[in-house]
Amino acid sequence: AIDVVCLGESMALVSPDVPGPLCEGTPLRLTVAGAESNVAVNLAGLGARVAWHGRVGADPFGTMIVDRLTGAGVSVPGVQVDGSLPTGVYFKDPHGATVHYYRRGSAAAAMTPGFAAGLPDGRILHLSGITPALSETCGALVSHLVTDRPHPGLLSFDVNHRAKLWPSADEAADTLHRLAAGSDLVFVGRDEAETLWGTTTPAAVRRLLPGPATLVVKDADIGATAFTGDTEVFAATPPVTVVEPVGAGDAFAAGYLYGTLRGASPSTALRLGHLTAAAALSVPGDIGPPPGPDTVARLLSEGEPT
Ligand code: KDG
Repeated sequence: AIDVVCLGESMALVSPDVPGPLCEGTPLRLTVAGAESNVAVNLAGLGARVAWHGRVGADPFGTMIVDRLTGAGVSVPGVQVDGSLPTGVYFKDPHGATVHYYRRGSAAAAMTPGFAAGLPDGRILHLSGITPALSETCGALVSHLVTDRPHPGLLSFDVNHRAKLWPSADEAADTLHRLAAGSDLVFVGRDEAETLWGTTTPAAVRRLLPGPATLVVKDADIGATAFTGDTEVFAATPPVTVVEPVGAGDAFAAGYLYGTLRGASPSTALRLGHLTAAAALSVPGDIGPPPGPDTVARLLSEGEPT
């Protein structure tokens, strides 16, 4: 049985191998990126049974994505390989400051509502706000998953606003609000919510999104707040030396979801989120070494901080 199913686009990530801007033609390294598959790999590292559901091209990048994910312990039972459309590619400049996408018309952008039919069952279905920005048909797929609920799992949604992918700020704000409002567990950055909806505090985000059973508002190096029903808990971000920030949000979501799977309280789940994010922050790549099983077991058994 699968614990978590993550659906989204994974891409070939091209980034400098040595520090230096892309415009200088620095030597490059090829890896795999994608918010939802990052969540999947982090969850597998923590010990969960995870599947990734997506589409890739019949090209070396698609092969690399499938190989790397399965190598990391993520199953891909429903992955589709498109014979004519390419796998998306994404370039990252040093320190994650800028990204350049080459993903329009990709195999993943051709996902349609019908793609939901191949989703494996699982306790949690994890989606992100990147997918509805990829194409109209991807938008229709995510709307279908949120509105019609063809999948039996708890619906987890990371807002993941990527301004570069949306035709307009208004469309991003409306669509991402509607999808978050219809989900069961929502992750959003405090700054991200401010950009999208003008909310400045976690409580203001909750007023705008009262529906989800759980809303997690992350405030960078300050901390994260989980709203469940009428209760609210805060967990401070532990100090960490940031090497490269991209991927930390995905790692946080994975830690929180893992806590949820293990029946942890929101407070413990937040601390698992911080712990997994700290690992991602301390490496140049998107995914850090998973917290060790002993550390995780200790956190799970500690219960509430006093
Ligand atoms: O969260 C990390 C992602 O942003 C990165 O892996 C690339 O999926 C990606 C995206 O669409 O930005």
